[in-house]
Amino acid sequence: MADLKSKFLQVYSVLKSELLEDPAFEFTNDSRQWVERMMDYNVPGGKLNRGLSVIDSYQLLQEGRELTEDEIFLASALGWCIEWLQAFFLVLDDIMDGSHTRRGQPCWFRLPKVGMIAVNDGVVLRNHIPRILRKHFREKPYYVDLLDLFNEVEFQTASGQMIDLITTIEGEKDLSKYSLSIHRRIVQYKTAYYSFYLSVACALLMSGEELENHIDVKNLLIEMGIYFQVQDDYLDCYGNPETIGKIGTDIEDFKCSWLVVKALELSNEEQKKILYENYGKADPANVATVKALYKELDIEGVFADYESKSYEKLTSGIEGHPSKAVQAVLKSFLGKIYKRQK
Ligand code: GPP
Ligand code: MG
Ligand code: MG
Ligand code: MG
Repeated sequence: MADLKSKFLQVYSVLKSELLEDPAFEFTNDSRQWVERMMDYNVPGGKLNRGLSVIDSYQLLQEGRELTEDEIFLASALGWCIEWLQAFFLVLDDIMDGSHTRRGQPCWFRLPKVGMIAVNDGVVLRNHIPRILRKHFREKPYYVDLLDLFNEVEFQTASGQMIDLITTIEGEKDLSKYSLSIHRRIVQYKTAYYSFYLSVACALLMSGEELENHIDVKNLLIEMGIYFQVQDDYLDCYGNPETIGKIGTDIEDFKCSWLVVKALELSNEEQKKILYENYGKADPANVATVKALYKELDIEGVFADYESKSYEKLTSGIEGHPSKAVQAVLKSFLGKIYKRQK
């Protein structure tokens, strides 16, 4: 695995060099340096789970056959396309959420020299993806399907992000509209498609499969993605910022987080009033009041229960799948995220 990760990181250097020599643009030294620094700051510094999962899944789908160097390179390049997509989303998400840190460093837009140039940097990162795909996959029979897949998943994510944002519009803040079904819709679109389905879909296309024949796999991955974002909501409040590399902002931002949905479900009228008066305010005193109410309602315990039930449900769903290779892919995903601390 360590070997695979170091190979994966080598592919980053190759792709980066190619992008910095893209003949479609006449780079000056300044512009080349900007893009290089921007990529290094935003693309490779995460857990790389999404990217590594493409190689992992592709390997499992080959049922033990050893991969050629060329296959490892291509699966890695697709993995990096997902990491690039993630970098694009995060650069913009941090602006929209008013976040401060990401992956243990200031958010890119917080750097004094960067500011709102980060918006365009996000657009540049997004445009790197079709450049990589064109260079390495143009001759493949599944090239059009790959482009189509990335476009569709990006559309779904942006739509999820939109509903995440419009529920928090200033002047229309109304906790009574928050429910588990709205939460589910938001996280399914903003997180599950690009974080879970996309890696496996890339591996399936590389294996010569048609995606429409794998709707059952897709559905299982979407369920896993929803569970993953519930964990993200939990860690926003209870994670150690040193470990997760970011400081939570969901309470301040009036987000439709799983935690507030559960708190609303469990609150009596008096507790609801406290939530209504304190949720979605930047003042640390209001945030502390919300957190104290979560404690009173034992939201941590409710989450622990949700976590173990989800694990059981996902496991039995996976075991119901007819293909052992697909089961292995899905179990490997679940194993990576169950009880994650970051
Ligand atoms: C995660 O939400 C969702 C995204 C990063 C998708 C963003 C999509 C765009 C089109 C920009 P989050 O805000 O809970 O993530 P985090 O906790 O990492 O900030
Ligand atoms: Mg965010
Ligand atoms: Mg967000
Ligand atoms: Mg979050």
